[in-house]
Amino acid sequence: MNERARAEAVGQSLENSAFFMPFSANRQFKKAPRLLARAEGIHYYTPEGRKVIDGTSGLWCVNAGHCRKKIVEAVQKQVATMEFAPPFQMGHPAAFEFADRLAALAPKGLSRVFFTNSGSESVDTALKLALAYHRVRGEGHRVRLIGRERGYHGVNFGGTAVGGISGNRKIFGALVAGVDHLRHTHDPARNAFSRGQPKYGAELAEDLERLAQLHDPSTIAALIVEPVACSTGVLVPPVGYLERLREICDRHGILLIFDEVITAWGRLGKPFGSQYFGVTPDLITTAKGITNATVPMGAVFMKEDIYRAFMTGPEGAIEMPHGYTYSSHPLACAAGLATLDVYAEEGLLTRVGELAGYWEEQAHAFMGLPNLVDIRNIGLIAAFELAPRPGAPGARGFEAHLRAFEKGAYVRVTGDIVALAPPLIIRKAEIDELFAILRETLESIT
Ligand code: PXG
Ligand code: PLP
Repeated sequence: MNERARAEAVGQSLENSAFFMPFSANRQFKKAPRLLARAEGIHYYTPEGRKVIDGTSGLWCVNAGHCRKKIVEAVQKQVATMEFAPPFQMGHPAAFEFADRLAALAPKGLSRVFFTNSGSESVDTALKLALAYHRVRGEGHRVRLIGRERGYHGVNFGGTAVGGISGNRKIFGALVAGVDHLRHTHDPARNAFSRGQPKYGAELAEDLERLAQLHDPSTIAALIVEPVACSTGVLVPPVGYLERLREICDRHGILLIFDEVITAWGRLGKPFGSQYFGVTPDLITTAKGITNATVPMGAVFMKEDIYRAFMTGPEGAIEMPHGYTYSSHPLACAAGLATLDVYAEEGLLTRVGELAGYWEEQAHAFMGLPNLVDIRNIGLIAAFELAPRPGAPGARGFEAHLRAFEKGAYVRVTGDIVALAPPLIIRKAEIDELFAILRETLESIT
């Protein structure tokens, strides 16, 4: 069966498919599917063979571009050599090598790595590490976790609880006890059309001081925030804001967790967003680009003294009763090691430094398009916010997603916000191409 025939066969039967699609409008999709069949470099190809530029790196994860030969071959070799090794009380060499190579890239001091299989698992792992760290040090009274409105920290219970996107929380019961949220930093009245970090809003960090006083600082274990809140539609931190959060955490013995599932692996022009902003958290959660999304994997980075706090008690005892069957999976480690090679050989973890200025110029050239109420950008990320159609929030955004796809670009949409974050290998001419498709798309939406 050729690709087209297969697509048609699949297309006909999708309406009754058993697949309950994640974060998708199932019924709408199954009526008019948008299928991808193949990928290479910065492009996807549909089953009919149509070429589509990947404007959001899959889901912000294919940082080195698709189907990179070196990574594919490393996984192929590993799967034929040892497809699985138990990670509890056993090990395989690549896991140790990968952890050491990752730690060498991390902000100074974040020298230890715990492996997971996704961003959601990284978040729940980091929250558990924070609670347990205080407890093993005799500060078991620190039981509260603070997140932020509009934050996205994955979909497991801990991450849903500290997350701040109300639509992702409201149907899931009481979630986790002892969680509170800072105000978000979005302030279009003062900051619309900011280039890079917005000028106003550092004082919003004082909301942490307010919550600390409300609950008593000694009850708070950790604060988790995304350095740039991406899923909610790209909220860039105001100048000075992250620094203030760090100061308040230090003042009160609160651990600061940066959720860098998207901002790590070169998206801002440094290996980690923390390095870009010059603010060092106590723990960092990552996933996605850690293996170029070739095999699912996540990792939590922690400061040396957090690791050391656990390394007490009898030597034969298990220090941390936590881990996943697939922690440090051999295929993920193989993919990850090859990914780091590609990142290093092509300078991808710093390449955005050269591209970001051009990216920003081209993004802000959209100013004045109909219904466009904000443009936000940082690193190789840009968001275009459309005014909601009266009575139909999200309609313009969804239309933009559909039309862009018809015109040859895959772009991610949250509500009425179009978010772009292409693979870091993109060239200037290809940025032009992507933006040309988006411009045509936005101009066509009434
Ligand atoms: N934290 C952050 C900051 C994320 O961006 C997760 C945790 C969860 O990772 P996993 O691997 O469990 O999905 C994420 C994931 C979007 C979009 O279009 C963003 C994510 C996932 C899917 C879609 O904005 N971010
Ligand atoms: N549920 C059951 C019944 C299990 O046996 C296991 C793992 O052994 C899990 C859940 C957790 O699975 P994972 O380690 O893949 O997260």
